[in-house]
Amino acid sequence: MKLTRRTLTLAMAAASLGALLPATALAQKKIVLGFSQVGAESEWRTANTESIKSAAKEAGIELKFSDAQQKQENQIKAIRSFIAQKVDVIAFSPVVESGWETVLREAKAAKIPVVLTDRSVNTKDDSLYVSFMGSDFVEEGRKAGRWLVEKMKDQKGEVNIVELQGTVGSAPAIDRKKGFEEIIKADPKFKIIRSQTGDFTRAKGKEVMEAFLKADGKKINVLYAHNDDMAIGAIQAIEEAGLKPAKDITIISIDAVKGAFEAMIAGKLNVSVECSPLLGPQLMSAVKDIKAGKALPKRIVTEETIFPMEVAAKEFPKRKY
Ligand code: GYE
Repeated sequence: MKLTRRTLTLAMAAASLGALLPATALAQKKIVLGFSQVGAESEWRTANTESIKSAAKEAGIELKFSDAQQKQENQIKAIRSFIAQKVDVIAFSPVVESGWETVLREAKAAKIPVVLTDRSVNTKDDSLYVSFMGSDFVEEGRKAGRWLVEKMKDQKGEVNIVELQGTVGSAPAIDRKKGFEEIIKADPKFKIIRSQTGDFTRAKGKEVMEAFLKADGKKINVLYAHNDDMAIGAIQAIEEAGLKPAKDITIISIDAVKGAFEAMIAGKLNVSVECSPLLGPQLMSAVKDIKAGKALPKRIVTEETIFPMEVAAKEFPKRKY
């Protein structure tokens, strides 16, 4: 071919296009993650959402975020829409444990890998998801139980406990109840005299505690709340009933969010078992590993501890959520 001015210009244009191409291709390759969140029911959940959003940004992952307002049907809709949009990976925190098989099979048929975060599902077919990352809720319940057994070890009479359960049918509500009962049943002096759901919110926690107080009043020795928000709502109810939280009624809760630390520092909450919502970075690295074809462990358990009120002031400045 004769090199004319025209062919030279064309060749140069092609070369610069070639140089541009990889960058364009790269930009198009940004991993897309569809995430269906439970809702915004608690301080824990807000921190969890924030962790996922900021970790996605940091990792350069495009996040399609959907809030289900604590309704399973909304989560199923969101997952179906992620499938229709052909996202690369779907992650979600299932509001309740059961009823996911159909939609998970749809994701599998579409060859979209699914990661469970925070809460698990109770399907027998574990090929329906790649990995489940989050806390061991049964162990959290046990930690709460062990703390109580130790605290009341010299108590001779009955210990009357009221329980504020999390969302009905959710993994943390089922497991935290189970773990706690497993420990306290060793001594018959411990009696759960009332147990009802407060749906993990402050408002419901307060409302249900008011009802408990009306029914049993001074009989209540201990409140076990499945999360801090319900405990904080209940503390209000206890004060309004003219009783002293953490003194007249021993209060145990789970999550260890900042609100719980404030309550402990104010002397109104006895103990909070830690449950970390900071799952974002872990999720993003899992998403990248999946796209890179790496195998992931089926279960990734979060490491956690327990904070009694005596250490609250010292620990508070270190808290990230
Ligand atoms: O404890 C509660 C939230 O699933 C671990 O959900 C989570 C729980 C958390 O609303 O505060």
